[in-house]
Amino acid sequence: MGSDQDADVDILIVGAGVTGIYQLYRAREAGYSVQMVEAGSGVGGTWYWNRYPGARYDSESYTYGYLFSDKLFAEWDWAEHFAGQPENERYFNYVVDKFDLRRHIRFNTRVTSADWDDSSATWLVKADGYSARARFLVAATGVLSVPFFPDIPGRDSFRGEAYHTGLWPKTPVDFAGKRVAVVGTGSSGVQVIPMIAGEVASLTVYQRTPNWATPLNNRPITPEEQAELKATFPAMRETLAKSASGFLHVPSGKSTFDDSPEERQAFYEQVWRTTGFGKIITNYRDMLLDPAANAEWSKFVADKIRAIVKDPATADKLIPADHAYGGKRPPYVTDYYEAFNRPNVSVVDLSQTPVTAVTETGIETAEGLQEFDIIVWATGFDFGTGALNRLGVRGRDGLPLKEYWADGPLTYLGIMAHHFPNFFFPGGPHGAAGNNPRYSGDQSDFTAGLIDYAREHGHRVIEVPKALEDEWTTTVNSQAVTLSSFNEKSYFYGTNVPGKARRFLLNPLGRPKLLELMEAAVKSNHAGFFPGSEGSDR
Ligand code: NA7
Repeated sequence: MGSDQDADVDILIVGAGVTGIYQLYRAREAGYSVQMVEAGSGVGGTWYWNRYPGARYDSESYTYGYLFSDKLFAEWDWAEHFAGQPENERYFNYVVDKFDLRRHIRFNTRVTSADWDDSSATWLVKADGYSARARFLVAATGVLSVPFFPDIPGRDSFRGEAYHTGLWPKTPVDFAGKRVAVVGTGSSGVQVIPMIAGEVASLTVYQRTPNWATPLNNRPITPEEQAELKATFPAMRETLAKSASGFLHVPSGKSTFDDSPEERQAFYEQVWRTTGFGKIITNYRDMLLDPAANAEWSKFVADKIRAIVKDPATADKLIPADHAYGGKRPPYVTDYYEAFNRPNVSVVDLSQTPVTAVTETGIETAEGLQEFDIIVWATGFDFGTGALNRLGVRGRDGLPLKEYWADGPLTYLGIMAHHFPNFFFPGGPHGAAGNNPRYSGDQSDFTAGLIDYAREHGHRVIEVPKALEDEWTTTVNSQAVTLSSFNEKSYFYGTNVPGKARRFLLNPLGRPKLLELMEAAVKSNHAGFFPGSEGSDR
């Protein structure tokens, strides 16, 4: 192995987030020489960059964290059912130090290119002032890691403070007494809004599309619950391993119209009180599939919003009219709608009064200029493919991944692409549709197993057969159509980024199918994955 400036390793991992840390652990445990490069100065990925007030899990902390180590689970006491960013960042630092992984990580290193060299069967990876050779390249770069800024005229001319939720500074932002704009009401916007509403002079929310926000129902984990979690860990891990979504919530199994209207109302009240994604998973099983069933639940949520928000005109603005519940990724909130009862908080409905420009002093709409001290851009991410397309990856014959994916990603199980040997992107597009770490953990396990298999059997090159890539990609694209509740105007399809190919970027079949296909590949000894050997299409 060479110096940091010229590393020569078995495995190079890009990204020190949830997925990358686990992949690094697996690689190190299996005895490979491994290096990780990370653009930031610390670990945590999403939980490093998104440090805005209110940033928080909306998966239960103990189902989101790692499950691979009994000792880790026993040692780490989550403070809340849904841990906030500071606790999450502490957790990932704890994991990295507990397993002595930090010495493998090179921080402040943003990869600019990665080229496959067929003659040596290695990747040449470059960053500013850095180059490395690696037999295997794992891009654990995340699906929500490239912040998206809307192309509004004058956006850069604003002379006040401007922040994107996904690029939040480490030094706390002082909101006290300031005139603040928040643009965007996705999961990030609805978390930040209630956190700052009480301290700002004024808060103006620029909303293009309202979302179906329901209560997160977060609370501290009591000592009794903590003891119970520790005592029942093996059973919990088993349940999560089998759960289709990667959550502990138990599906009700009931259908909407089998209940009377009174029973339905009582059931919805119960669902409203569940934590986080319980709103979907424990709901009637036809809620996401049957528009009439969805309309019943949506009406229940709309009534709740009307009951919380005192001004009926404001409530109307906050209730989605363009998409059914689940058509966009539903956010889970704490005191979000309540914030609009404060006299200093208002909402601008951009469908009625579009933004025309950002000026040096504020935001201009058809109704005039409003001046601000701070603008918070909660405008989302280039989801799924954003980070991978920016890595500068070039596979066989110099083929750029970005070009190969110009019409949307082509993947095998959201992990690999044909023409890109020895390259893996667990946690990538087409992979997840639920509690992300559970999916990306499965994908990392598959990646680690495949590399181990190649080592054991003397294969230098792993490349997914084109037929398998075609099969998975076609499945994703065709099955997405059957998910009628998913709205195509959403980052699920990449439509939030102008010019991006409209393709479904999640895994529409869920985790069981992913696991089934992985198992089949393992059982077949990864037939066809090793060019030159039997069954390969090269
Ligand atoms: P999201 O969910 O993509 O939300 C972005 C928000 O920004 C959403 O309300 C958008 O409205 C809005 N947006 C985007 N572009 C514009 C323009 N040009 N003008 C006004 N408003 C705009 O990102 P988040 O960061 O909130 O959440 C991402 C994930 O993080 C989330 O799914 C969780 O997994 C955690 P739109 O709805 O597109 O009309």
